[in-house]
Amino acid sequence: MSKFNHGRELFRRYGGNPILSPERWPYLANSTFNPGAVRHNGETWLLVRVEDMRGFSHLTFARSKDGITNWQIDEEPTLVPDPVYNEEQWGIEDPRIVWLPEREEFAVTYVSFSKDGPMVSLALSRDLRHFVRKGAMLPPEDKDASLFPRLIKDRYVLIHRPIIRGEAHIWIAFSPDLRYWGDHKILIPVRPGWWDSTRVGLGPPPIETPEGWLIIYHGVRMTVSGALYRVGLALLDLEEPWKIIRRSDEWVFGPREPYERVGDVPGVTFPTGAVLNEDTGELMLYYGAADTTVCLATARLDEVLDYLLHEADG
Ligand code: BMA
Repeated sequence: MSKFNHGRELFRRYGGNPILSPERWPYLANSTFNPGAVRHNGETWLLVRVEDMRGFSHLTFARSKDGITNWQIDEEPTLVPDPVYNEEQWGIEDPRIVWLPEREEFAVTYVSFSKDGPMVSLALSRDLRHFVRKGAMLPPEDKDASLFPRLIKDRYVLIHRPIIRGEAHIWIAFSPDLRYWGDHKILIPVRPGWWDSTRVGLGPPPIETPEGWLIIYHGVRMTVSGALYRVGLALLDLEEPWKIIRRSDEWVFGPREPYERVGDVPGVTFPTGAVLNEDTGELMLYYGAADTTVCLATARLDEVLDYLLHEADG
């Protein structure tokens, strides 16, 4: 029995959700969802996944001063599938963005939908408008990948979610150069019988805190009326990130509002971006709702860590 949930919620929805939707997009789009998010130069920058009327996705840049309202959205798609990169044939999806201080550029990891299955690809950028593609990182089937926002013991660290023997666990890998990956390990496995029994996958990039790397992940359970995508938490050791310090027993966020229950894929809350205000300790979580719109929920980082360290059963 949870000691938590005495009338308070860790993640609180923004009352004006959804913050971005296809109806208010500058060009015809079926859906706008699962955005990568960063705070840069006093603005929040998103790369939003946009699905066109063929069912293929591309990414479009949007910016806002407060990260909530007055979004300026590019009039045209910003990053579109490149035919030179064969694996992008059926679209590019679900970006995660980190700033790499030692390279002074952003690393965008996204799903490239190849005919041979989904893969994770890397593109580098200084402004999220112009990109240098580095191609596919690992073989299919793979999704939900992000780099850590800094080197750990001189190596880049990647979290990703391959599907192997039909099993969908979260994995971790290491690289000296962003090109060759090794020391592969399962990091967060699915839990048979639980709310995260069918699939798990990383949400936003890992967030560095004094207590460890905060991991926000999605967990899936299949039901007779489809999959339910909910959100759980874990904390990883700062210098040995393959070690889990805590994992929440409970989901801390999940489909509840009409905009999360009605859409192209009902019952989906899918966080892909997080922005931490270091001054106020407020965490802004950007998520796709029902594979249709972009929504926002906020939490206090201290409450999230307190919950994980003292109240989560894991
Ligand atoms: C996952 C990804 C996400 C999507 C989710 C729910 O496998 O493809 O892009 O939001 O399914 O449909």
